[in-house]
Amino acid sequence: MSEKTIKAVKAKKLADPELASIDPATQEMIRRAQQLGIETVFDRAETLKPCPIGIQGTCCKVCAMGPCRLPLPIKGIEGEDTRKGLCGATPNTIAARNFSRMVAAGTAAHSDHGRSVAEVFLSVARKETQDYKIKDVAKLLQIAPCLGVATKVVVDGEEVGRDLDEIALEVAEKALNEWGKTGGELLYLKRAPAPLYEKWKKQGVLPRSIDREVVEIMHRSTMGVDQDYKNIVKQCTRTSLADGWGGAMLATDLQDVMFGSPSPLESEANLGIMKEDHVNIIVHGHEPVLSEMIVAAAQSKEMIDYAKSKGANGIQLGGMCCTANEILQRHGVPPAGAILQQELAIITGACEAMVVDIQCVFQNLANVAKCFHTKLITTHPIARMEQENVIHIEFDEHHALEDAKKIVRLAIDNFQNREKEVMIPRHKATQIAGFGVESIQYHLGGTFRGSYYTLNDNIINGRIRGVAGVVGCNNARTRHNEGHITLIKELIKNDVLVLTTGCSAIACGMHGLLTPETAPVYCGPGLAEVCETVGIPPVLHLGSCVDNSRILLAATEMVKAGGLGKDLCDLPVAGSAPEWMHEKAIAIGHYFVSSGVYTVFGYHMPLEGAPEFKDYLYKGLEGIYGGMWDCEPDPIRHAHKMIAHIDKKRKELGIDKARDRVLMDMADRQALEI
Ligand code: MSK
Repeated sequence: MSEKTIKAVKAKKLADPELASIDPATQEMIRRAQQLGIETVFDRAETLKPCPIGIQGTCCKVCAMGPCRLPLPIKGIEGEDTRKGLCGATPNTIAARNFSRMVAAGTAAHSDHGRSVAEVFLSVARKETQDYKIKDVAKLLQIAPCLGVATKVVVDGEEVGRDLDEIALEVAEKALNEWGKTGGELLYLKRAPAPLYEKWKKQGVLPRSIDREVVEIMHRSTMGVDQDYKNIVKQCTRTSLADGWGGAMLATDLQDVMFGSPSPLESEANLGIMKEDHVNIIVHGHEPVLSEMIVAAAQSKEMIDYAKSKGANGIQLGGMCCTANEILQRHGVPPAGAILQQELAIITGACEAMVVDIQCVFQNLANVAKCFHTKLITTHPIARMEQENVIHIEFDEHHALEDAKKIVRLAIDNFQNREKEVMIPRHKATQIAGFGVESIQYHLGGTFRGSYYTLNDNIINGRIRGVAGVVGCNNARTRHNEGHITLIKELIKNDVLVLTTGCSAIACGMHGLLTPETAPVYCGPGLAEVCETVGIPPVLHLGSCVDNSRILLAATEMVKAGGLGKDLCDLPVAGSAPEWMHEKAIAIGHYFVSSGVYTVFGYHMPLEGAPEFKDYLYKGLEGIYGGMWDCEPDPIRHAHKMIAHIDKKRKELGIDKARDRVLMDMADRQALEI
């Protein structure tokens, strides 16, 4: 960077590192970036303010007569709300259209990721690639019937197991068909509790195919089509269900079958996992198809020897964003950080290569990489960057390991090119990650009982007050990690067990909340007792963004275990995304709401300009699906809104009063009145 540019950057208003983040490693790297005159997202958040009308949700850009901007009338002016766009679109219509397009984009992102995974799975089933295998046969056999694939055949009058290759091929074909089939409904919807499925059916919101629902939102929200916000929300429901109970759930399942279902393991988190004397490779994005192969390449003797021949002591692989969660939960590879730390990993001066695929990748990485020796490598045909210093190595599942080795070799060759002083923050924390539906069952139910027995029992007896899913991004408009950590500490203090995914899970890892030792320090007495007895952390890391489907299935298992109602909306549970920013978060939030879960977002929701529409999302939907949206920027108040909802559900279930411990079997629990 030239002297002139450095002066220009320095003349701008810069972020105060301590106000920007609660994490000391992040603060250190923001300071270093500012000393070097390198701009990061934290500084840009100071200089670039959000559009005051867009933030209210009432800026309409769907035709060239606009943008029509309809902010709320200035306070004090009374009378009828006469705001309308050139075509007459009301604030409700505009805000609902904008909201629906976020649902469509979020669904498209998760589901296109899922489609790529399904395509690789088909290659594996057809034996067109040797680099990937089916690692989890039990999971394959578990999901096959959900896709209508038989796992047994009758031979000579006897039922025998069907050939695994045949099952895999049929699963792959049936799964891929979910994206574009022309009739019927998504096959996974029947995995939901029966009353919920019936509710969706009655409302006419059963998704037909994943792609179709996304296309229909884009059609309905274009100029002059759907002009009834309630009808638009109906399509939001249908589309988001195609995400949560479709594309995202299929992505999780097929990844588990190919790469192995996670089970709890120990690792570390934060920028301090990078090592000065190692070749540091950061893999960033979302699809584990690439990162699985990078892990295999980086751990190979051939590559480690090659790194040593170049003067390094080894190869340190680190993850960023949800790729981090994918390789953490299956291999224990430590996350170097979450979304807001991607630029900072390069600013350490020790990042030989940052390898990115899809989603949540800042374009400014290329500008930061230019100031260091770091090779920035894009790998996906749909996600390239315009800057000249970016290298594109297209990744192909048919020669996946070869591509991965090429990338790792490039990083190793770059080790000797470090120009600036290396400055890796020392901060990192130990974490236990890799929980899933099956491992929760093992820890809080046991394979012997084969259900969520212990979890339900402890909710009924009050040791555990309820369960919260806390998920989602960081947002540079809020203090990095403060929302996640303050909220989660308040929840566990009040005996609420937390399930977490995405960047929220990385935040928890960085701040030491993912160890069993957390329980006696931060939890209320009931939750602490349960965690100490079974040896789990009070905050369970369930994976990446697409793995929110694990939370849906875990909640479904709670219904099946009995005693807590017949539907997801009966459970004492709540959802949250305290620092959300991505459109994917809106799709996730809406499928949780449509599945019956009270879901609170932090920061703000782009709804303030359309109070009626907002009211419908925050109150009206409860009467239809049992779940509703809410928003609360203050993390303590946010936690207490969730706790109040959990308490309301406990009261409805009749488990709000302390009672003597009664040993119940499943039939007793199912007979409990709700
Ligand atoms: S990476 S979508 S910032 S959670 Fe899945 Fe994090 Fe949000 Fe991206």
